Amino acid sequence: MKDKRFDPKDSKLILAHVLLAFAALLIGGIAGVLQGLVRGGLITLPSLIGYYELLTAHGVLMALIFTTYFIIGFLYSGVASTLGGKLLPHVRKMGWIGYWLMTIGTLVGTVCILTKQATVLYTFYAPMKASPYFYIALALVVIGSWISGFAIFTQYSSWRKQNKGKLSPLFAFMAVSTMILWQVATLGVAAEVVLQLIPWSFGWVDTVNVLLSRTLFWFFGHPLVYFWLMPAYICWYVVIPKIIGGKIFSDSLARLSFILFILFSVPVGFHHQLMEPGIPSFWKYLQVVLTFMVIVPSLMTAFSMFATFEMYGRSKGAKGLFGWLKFLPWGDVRFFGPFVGMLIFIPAGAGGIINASNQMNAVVHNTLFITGHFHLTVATSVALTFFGIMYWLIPVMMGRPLTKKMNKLGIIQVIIWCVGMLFMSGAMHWVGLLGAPRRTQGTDYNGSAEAAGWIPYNVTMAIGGTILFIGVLLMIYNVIALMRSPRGETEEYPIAEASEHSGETPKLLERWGVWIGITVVLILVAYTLPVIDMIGGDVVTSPGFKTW
Ligand code: HAS
Ligand code: CU
Repeated sequence: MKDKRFDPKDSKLILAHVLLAFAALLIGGIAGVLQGLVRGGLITLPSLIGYYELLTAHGVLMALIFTTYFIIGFLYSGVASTLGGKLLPHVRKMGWIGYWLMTIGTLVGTVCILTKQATVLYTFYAPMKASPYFYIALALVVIGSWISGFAIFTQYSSWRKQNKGKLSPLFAFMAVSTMILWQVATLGVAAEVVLQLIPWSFGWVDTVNVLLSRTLFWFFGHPLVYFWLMPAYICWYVVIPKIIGGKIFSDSLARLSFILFILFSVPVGFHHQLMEPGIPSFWKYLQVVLTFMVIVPSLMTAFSMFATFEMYGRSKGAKGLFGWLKFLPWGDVRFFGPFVGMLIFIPAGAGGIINASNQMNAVVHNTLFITGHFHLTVATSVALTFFGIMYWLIPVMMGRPLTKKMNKLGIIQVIIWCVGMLFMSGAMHWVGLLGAPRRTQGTDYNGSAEAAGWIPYNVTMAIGGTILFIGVLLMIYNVIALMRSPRGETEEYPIAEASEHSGETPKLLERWGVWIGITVVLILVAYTLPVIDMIGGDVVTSPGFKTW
């Protein structure tokens, strides 16, 4: 039997990333459930730690650390697998340097949060002022991730040199797209942290330009959400067809959707600042138009997934409009987890479109509706896809099979997650529409009857959060158990082929110079004038506040 095992040196690097991701998920999950119980009025915390420390730890560890580590580990695995079978030695070395820089940053940042020196939530909005070491920690995480990005680019360009004129494998193309998006997006947050927040928190300057800092943050913060989504889409496009036994609907469509993400993800940050003064409405309008453009690649993805499922079902003899549904492998967690993620992405995406619509944004902006939105998108669609990946990634990395028992536990985990999220995110959406604010522990608005009406929703959220926490614990158990499964026939890294109708992929799609060029132009159009306005003329700056 051919040994399909990964090079152990690569496995080690990949496992180091994904396991640290799940450690962050566990700690972030503990913070999450505690904070949910406090908000629901079901527990009180010891004086050692407060609600906002937990909220910050939860956001940073889940949204920033879990995702970034998992994504980098996952991308390394696919890049190694499709570009030559293993990582080049210097790529692996860069991988470890990136890993350790990120890990030092993560440790320092977590200590700052837990010791109440950085209670600034995961968006670390100025003028709330954290310890400078928190910002330095964030900078280390970003720099580490850049090195990993360059490691992926290095592997890719070396493959292309050796395979002149050939189209790169789809996974590798998508990994490179994701990291291009990341490198461009993080320029914003790096500028914010290094040029504004670090000098200000050390006291070298007295005040900070708040509007500029938020603008730089959202220059990063919006593409950040696609940095989470694109790896999930890699699984949907490249892995899921293989798992169901089908084919990729269209290679060119898949590549085009990733190019569109690069083009339209960045120049849209203002849709997070629609309610902020100081940005002329014309620029908000322009960025909202571009936001509607960035919906297109997701619609293309939905179309493509339906097509893949339907093609497969019909090839098995499915009849009628939805007959193909019967032929999907419902009992396979590697399919089931990501599929539930897709299903939930339909209402999740619809919520995004509500948020992006200026008038409706006024209704939902500062409410729990937004919190509900991102728990469906990143914490369900993306998270369930990442969980689903673990059920083949660990077996492939460790040379073990996915046992029936683990598969079943996986399915149970997905169901628990889904139920917990329906309670939690459902209540968040609803109570958000009733006006309950986000980013707060809770308020009764001086005993107002309206605020009293929110209490049952807070309790529902706490119940949902507790179910989700059980989901976290089961997932952690599953990861450990997957690693300890008995050795056996090694699973293969699942990469699907494009269907025979896919046609030839235009070479233009891989001309990075063209796409990065257009991206830069779009960014300059969307941001130059408003940023000049923010730094010239009557600049309003603020001293720092420690609100905790
Ligand atoms: Fe969002 C706020 C708009 C997508 C995450 N978003 C957030 C925040 C986060 C976040 C974390 O315009 C909060 C930040 C904070 O702390 O303040 N979002 C959008 C729009 C989209 C969108 C237009 N968001 C995401 C994704 C996220 C994410 C993805 C994470 C991964 N979002 C906003 C706006 C705000 C915002 C405003 C600011 C709000 C405010 O006021 O502060 C779109 O990209 C969504 C497009 C998606 C679709 C769905 C396509 C469906 C697919 C599934 C197909 C299903 C299949 C299975 C095939 C159009 C692809 C079906 C099978 C069957 C059998 C039926
Ligand atoms: Cu956004």
